Amino acid sequence: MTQISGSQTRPSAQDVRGFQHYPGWLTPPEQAALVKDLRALAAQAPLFSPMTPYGRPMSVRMTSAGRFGWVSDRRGYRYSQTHPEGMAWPAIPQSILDVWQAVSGSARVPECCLINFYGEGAKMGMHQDRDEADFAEPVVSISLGDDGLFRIGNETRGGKTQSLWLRSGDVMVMGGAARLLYHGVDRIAPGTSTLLPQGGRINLTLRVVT
Ligand SMILES: O=C(O)CCC(=O)C(=O)O
Ligand SMILES: [Mn+2]
Repeated sequence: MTQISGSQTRPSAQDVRGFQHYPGWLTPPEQAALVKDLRALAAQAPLFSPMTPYGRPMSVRMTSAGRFGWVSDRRGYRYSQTHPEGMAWPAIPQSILDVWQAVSGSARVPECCLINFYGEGAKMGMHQDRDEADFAEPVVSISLGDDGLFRIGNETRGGKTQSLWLRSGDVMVMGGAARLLYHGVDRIAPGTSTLLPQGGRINLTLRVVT
């Protein structure tokens, strides 16, 4: 545990197949402040429903902040310096950069904050995060809102997997030897958090892209 302020402490990491899971890293007021920042951000760069390269819409809605955003369409998955509607991505809020600073162990600054919104029934298939240039840099994930059932696999598709619930305020560092493990979100559990009045789950992933 590390000190926040007064008598509050940060949780220690729990190792799950090499991913470092910090349950309840963010306090409820910190989570509420993040949501406020994200609302301002989504007003500038609206959530959109990406198409997979196979022509099917993803169930997760997305937007990004930072120099790069992650997009997907018939041309494939990639990082782009512009939103699909043409504008540059807004800057990554300081509240989010603070989390990277605290847990990433990286000397670099994240260049992308991908914002995923999971409404009821949304999920994310098993995948690797491998569109970044340097796999020595971790991906740091922050969960807000309803619980999400997160599954961690192996460096190749298939094989045994391990699942855990990611709850509002949890932080996960996907780095080191585990950087290229397959992972995905099987489902969210509606009504498990009161953070977002309309329900749903937000996941933020911070990435060094270049
Ligand atoms: O929603 C999550 O917890 C994971 C998201 C993810 O893996 C991604 O955006 O690449
Ligand atoms: Mn991922």
